Amino acid sequence: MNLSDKEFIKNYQENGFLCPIPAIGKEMAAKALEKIEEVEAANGGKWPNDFALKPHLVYPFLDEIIRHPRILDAVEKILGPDIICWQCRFFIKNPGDGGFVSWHQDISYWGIDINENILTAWLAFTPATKENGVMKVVPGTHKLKLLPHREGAGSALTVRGQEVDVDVDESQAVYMELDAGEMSLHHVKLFHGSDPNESQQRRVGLAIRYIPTRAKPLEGLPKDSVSLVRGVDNFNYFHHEFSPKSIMDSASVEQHKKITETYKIINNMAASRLDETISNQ
Ligand SMILES: O=C(O)CCC(=O)C(=O)O
Repeated sequence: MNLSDKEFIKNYQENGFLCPIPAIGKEMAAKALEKIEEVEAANGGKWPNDFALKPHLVYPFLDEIIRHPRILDAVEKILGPDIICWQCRFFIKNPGDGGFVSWHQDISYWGIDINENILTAWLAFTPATKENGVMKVVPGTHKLKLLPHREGAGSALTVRGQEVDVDVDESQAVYMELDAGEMSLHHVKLFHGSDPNESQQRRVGLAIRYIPTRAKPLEGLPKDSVSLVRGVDNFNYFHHEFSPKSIMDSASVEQHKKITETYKIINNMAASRLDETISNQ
């Protein structure tokens, strides 16, 4: 994808997504994949559940990735210069594991102003193809309001098994195919999901959620925590996280535990207020 900044922004504003975008490159992606697979091997072949959310708080190689200048240069075009990483988590599909993601809009349970300009950078460590269950999107749906979601009906790969409570026209789906080291960007209200991996190759990606520092949390929730990755935070709506000094150093593990416990409370509160949030928009 070779667009001028103006075209890049226009395309994103019109469609609600962009891909493929060069990000960390093939070599860094391969090295990161080796590290991911070492962690999985030490945990019975699976990424550890306890570190499913915000693994960058305990693994320095992921902290480096969420701050990668090429990722942030692209994100800055959309969000502006003051950027925080609010969350990140892996989406891993192994051949034949049946994992899929139902159609949904991301912002439902995040506890942040649903009208803010918030996006996900989905970074591929392996090629992501139609055969191995790449992410699919419906262009333009980011212009819709936040819609009601059913919980539990959808995939086990999302935090609440959520699924948007409308019929989505599959014929409108666009598949965001990526090579290892590339990324896509998608808007927080864009309809997106993914099908099972029908190939013989794994599909490994990291969804990094970036928001501008001005994005306001919903009122009445515990104060959430974020990593400032570029610019300055003049708003202080969030606590600031520190980077891990080494893999799983004790201060980082403690920080991670506290922050993810608080986030689970926020997520549940945001879910219980979803109807109200939707009707107030
Ligand atoms: O990786 C996938 O298949 C889906 C990712 C997703 O739903 C997200 O990034 O919000």
